[in-house]
Amino acid sequence: GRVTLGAQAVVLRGYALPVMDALLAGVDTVTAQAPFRHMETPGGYTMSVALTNCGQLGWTSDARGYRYARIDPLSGQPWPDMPGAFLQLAQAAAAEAGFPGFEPDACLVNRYEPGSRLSLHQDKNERDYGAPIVSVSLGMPAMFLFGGEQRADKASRTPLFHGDVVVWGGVDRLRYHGIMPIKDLPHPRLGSLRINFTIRRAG
Ligand code: MD3
Ligand code: FE
Repeated sequence: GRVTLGAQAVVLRGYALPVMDALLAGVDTVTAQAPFRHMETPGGYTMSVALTNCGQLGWTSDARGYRYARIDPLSGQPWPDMPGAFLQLAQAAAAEAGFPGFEPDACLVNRYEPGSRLSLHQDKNERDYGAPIVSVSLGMPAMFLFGGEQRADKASRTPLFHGDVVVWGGVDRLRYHGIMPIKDLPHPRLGSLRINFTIRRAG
C-alpha cells in the first residue's frame, strides 16, 4: 500500500521485500569494507546511530561540521560502490513516486540499536534540493517523526517497518524529521537492529 505523508512524500509499504536478500547482501558487502561507526557531532556529542556510506559521496560529521566527502575518514579509501540492488530499487521507487530520472551519487546507511534515536533535523548538505531522497527501512520497526519547515512545527508520527520504502522530494524536501528512540522488538532477520539507508543526490 501507499501512505501519503505530504504532497511529495509517500511511504511504499513493503516495496523492498521482493529484493530483500540482495539488499541485505549489499549491506554486508558495504559494511565489510566500511564498517559502521559512531560519529561526533559539531556540538561535541557522539551520535547514538552508527553509520557508514556507499557511492561516490558519503555523509560525515566531526567537530568541524557536517559534509559529504569522497574519502572514508576511517579507511582513507573511497567509500564502497553503491550496490546495484540499491540503485535499481531507488530509481524504481523514485519513478513510482513521481521523480523519474533520479541519478543518485550517495547512500548513507544508518544502524540503530535499542534506544538509538535521531533528533529532529533537516537534510541540507546536498547541493540540489530538486532531487528526491529514497529511504529503505530494514529490521526492527521505528516511529518516524515528520514536522514542518520550522523546528517548532508540530510533527506527525508514522511507523516504518522492515521493507518499507519512503520517497521525499519537492515541497517536502526541507521538512524537519527524526526517529524516536528504538524499542527492542527483535526482528527475525536482523535481531535487535534497525538499518535504514537513504539514497541521495548529494553532489
Ligand atoms: C524527510 N534518516 O539519514 S529516513 C537521515 O530512518 C535520516 O534513519 C532517518 O533522517 C532514518 O538523514 C529517516 C527518512 C528521511 C530521510 C531524509 C529526509 C526523511 C526525510 C529528507 C527530507 C525530508
Ligand atoms: Fe534526515
